[in-house]
Parts: sequence; C-alpha cells; structure tokens
Amino acid sequence: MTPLSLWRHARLATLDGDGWGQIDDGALLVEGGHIAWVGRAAALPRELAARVTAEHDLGGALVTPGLVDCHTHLVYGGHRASEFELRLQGASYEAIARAGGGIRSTVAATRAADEQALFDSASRRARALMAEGVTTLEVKSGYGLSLEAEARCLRVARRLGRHLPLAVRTTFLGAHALPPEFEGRADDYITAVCEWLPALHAQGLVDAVDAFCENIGFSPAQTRRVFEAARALGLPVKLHAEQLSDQGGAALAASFGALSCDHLEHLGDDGIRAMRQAGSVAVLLPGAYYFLRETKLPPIAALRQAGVPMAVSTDHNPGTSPGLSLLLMASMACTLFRLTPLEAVQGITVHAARALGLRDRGTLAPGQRADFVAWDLDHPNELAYWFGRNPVQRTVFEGKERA
Ligand code: DI6
Ligand code: FE
Repeated sequence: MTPLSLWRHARLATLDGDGWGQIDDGALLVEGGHIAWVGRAAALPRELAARVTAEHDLGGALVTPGLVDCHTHLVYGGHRASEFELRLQGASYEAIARAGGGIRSTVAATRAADEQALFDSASRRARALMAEGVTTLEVKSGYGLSLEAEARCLRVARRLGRHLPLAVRTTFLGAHALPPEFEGRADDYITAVCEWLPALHAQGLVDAVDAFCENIGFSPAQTRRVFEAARALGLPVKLHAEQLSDQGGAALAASFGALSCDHLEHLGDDGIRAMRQAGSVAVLLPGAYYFLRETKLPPIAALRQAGVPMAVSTDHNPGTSPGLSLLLMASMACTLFRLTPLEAVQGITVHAARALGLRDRGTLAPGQRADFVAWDLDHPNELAYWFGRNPVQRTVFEGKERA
C-alpha cells in the first residue's frame, strides 16, 4: 500500500459544491499525489488513520485548492512599455496594431529570441505566479506565427511544466495576428496555420486550440477553419471572443463545444445562450480591461443569470495585460466586474480548471490532485480583498510541499 500523509490543523475552503465548502478543524489525507480523504479531523476513519506515515501541521491556516491561471501568453520576447506610453498619449490599441505595432512588435522580438532566452524570461514570470499559489497554468503560443517559432514557444511552455513544480497546459494560438510575410493574405495564413496544427500536435505540443476572432484579428469564417482543423484532430477549442467588438465569436466557438470563451466585453444574448447550451466557461480578464482603459463591461449579470460558469485569469501578455498577480485579478473581478468574492475565488480555482477541461483539480475532494495552498488569512473572501500583499504560507503540489 502506498504511504498516506496527513495534513492536519487546517481550516478548509474546499470549493466543492455551490459555496466555500468551509470545514473548520479540517484535515487532508494525501496518497500518491492525490487527495484520498478530506473532512473534519475528528471524522478521519480509523483504518485510514492507522496507515498514516507522515504528518504535517498546517498551524490552523486557511487552505484552498491550488490556483489555476487558465489564460496566459507567458512566452514572448521583449516588452511594450513604449506602446503603453503611446496609448496614454491617445493612440488606440487598434490603431497601433493596424500600423504594424502591437502584437507584431512582440512577434519580431520573440522570433529574435532563442529558446533558452524565452525559457528564462517565461520561467521568471511563471515563478511570480507560483509565488501566489498558482499550481496549474495555461500557456498560449501566438507570438511566433511561423511553424518553427510557434513550435519553439510551445516547447518552452512544455519545458516549464517539466522543470518547475507546476502543471502546464498548452494552447496553440497560431491565429493570433497576421505575420508580415502574409500581409494581405489572411486566408493563406489560415491555411498555413491549419497545416501546422497536425505537425505540432504530433510533437505532443498542443492541448487546445485558440484564435483571436476580431476585426484586427481573424474573421468568424477564418476562425471556423481553424476550429475544423482542431476538431479533425480531436483537440478542444477556446476563443478570444468579443473583446473589442461583437463578431459572434462566442456562438461560433460554442457550436464547436468550446471549453471557454474569453474576454467577452462585447458579448450579446445570443452568445450567452450558445455558451450556456455548450457548457462553455466565460473567462473574464479584468487585467486587459484595466490596462486598455476599456469602459464596456462584460455582461456579468446576464452570464450569472444564465448559469454560465465564470473564470478569472491574468491574460498575462506584454500588450494588454502585463500583470503577474492572479489575486489582483480576483480583486479586480470584484471591484471592476462586480463578481462576488466567492465567484472570484471559484473563478481562479474550480471554474478556471473547467475552462481548461480539467475535472481533477480546482476543489478539495477525494480523487482530486493534491494541489493546495495554506494562506495567512481568516476567511477565503480575503483572497479577493487584499491586494499588493502575498498571503501564501505554503503550497503543496502533487502532494509535495513546494520550496
Ligand atoms: N487579446 C489580448 O488581449 C491579447 N491577445 C489577444 O488576442 C493581446 C496580445 C498583445 O497585444 O500582445
Ligand atoms: Fe489573451
């Protein structure tokens, strides 16, 4: 029998069910990287207690599931601080993109960077997220925009997952922007993206497929072609939808059973209905809303009323959300988007896991991965309350304490 380790003296917020799932005097029993049992310490069955080989005292800390950042563009070269200055002087994000700046400038810097440099900068960023309790991280490509450079970025993402105590999910976002060598030939570029996908998938580099469906990105018809290529390989899709305008992207993505539709500031009722029917998660990205000084709010009340699960993520990227604090995003989801603290915390745990198609994490329950965080907090609503403070005490990843 595999050894059992008992993590005791915890105040648990399991997030299992509709509420916080609070259990005072709680304990977790971990077996081989998974949770074998969770509950009130006094209720631990005798036969399990007899098999415990290691005990850890959590000192009465609040314990939640490990955090999940379900939408990041973590791998890229350079930064865009000068573009930020231009925008502060009045230039719009779209105008900068149309003039060949924006995403394209990061593509140039990413292509110029070698794999080790990309790994070094991305792992520094990943460590910043991990320090705040992130145990699962999604990483998109989308700044290479050639087969070779997209593969390089996805390899870097995979390497992060091998070298750090962190679970990494990769998403191919070849349809992020039109690279300069395809200027005026967007349909040809989409053909290329659809050809690259099987090659990248064959190298084990792709867990999901995404696109930027927008007037400065790709049309719904082009997005559909990318999704058909994904479906042919059995890969799940997600979409940057309705960020700057309503393109009907969410409904399109939902018709492909999308795991999630992300951004959604301009989402309409049809999109909400389609997402509800497909079971797609709405991924809210308050960092991009804030940094673009957007004023159109995503339709939170309507999403809530429709029962569409809402996740919250950093959208970390150099152009529209250069932030590395998932807890700050939880706070901003409340102040800017009017989520409740419970919704915000579900958004960075259980619903974020669902946005990645993962059902083995995001709550504290038997059978779930043993990824959890001990916090110097009284109540889990404080996760969305403090900002600029890191209340992490200890993080356990796959049953082992992270240094
Ligand atoms: N929407 C975003 O907010 C990021 N990508 C996207 O499709 C921004 C990417 C960037 O500006 O570099
Ligand atoms: Fe994004």
